[in-house]
Amino acid sequence: MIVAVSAIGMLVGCDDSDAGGGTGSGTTGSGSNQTGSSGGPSEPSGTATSGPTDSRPVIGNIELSPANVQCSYVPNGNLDGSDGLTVFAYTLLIGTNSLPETIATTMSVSNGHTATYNGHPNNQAVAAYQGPILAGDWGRTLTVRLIADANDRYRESDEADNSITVSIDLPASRPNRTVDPLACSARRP
Ligand SMILES: [Ca+2]
Repeated sequence: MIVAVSAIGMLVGCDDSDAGGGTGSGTTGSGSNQTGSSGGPSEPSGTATSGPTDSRPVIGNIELSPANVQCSYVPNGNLDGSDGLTVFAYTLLIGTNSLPETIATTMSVSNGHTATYNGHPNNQAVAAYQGPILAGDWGRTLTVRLIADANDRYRESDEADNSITVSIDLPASRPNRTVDPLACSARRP
């Protein structure tokens, strides 16, 4: 009886080992050799200096100020008879008294109107940017984006303060009289 028990134990053991061996992983290592060729010396480095450097002299700073922005509305106030929206904003010159040439300031209204104004910034004089209020604009928020030196003619000490967005919450019904000031707010960018 003792022999028979041990023989059963050996058979069981053999069955376990055979089962384990059957799961052999002989094929899993076949792909590992391909990783040895990576990391070759051909990768370029030092690309951070690519791109043309701006060698123009810094003229100081042009800032389209979000402060002291005002708006007005004049019914049929535009030359073409459309309702007139005017945004008054200051473009400041900082670190210089004048520019050799005019700068271009673009106006983009959310109703599709665009215009470009060319002029000399003057810290004491407000500039007026005019566009239409269309019939479908009433009851909505109109936005006006102004960008000074829009074509980047001048190199400035701060290129991030050249634009503002003016928001105007228009009344639902069209006023038949001038509204001045017309409530509006300005923010960057
Ligand atoms: Ca600027």
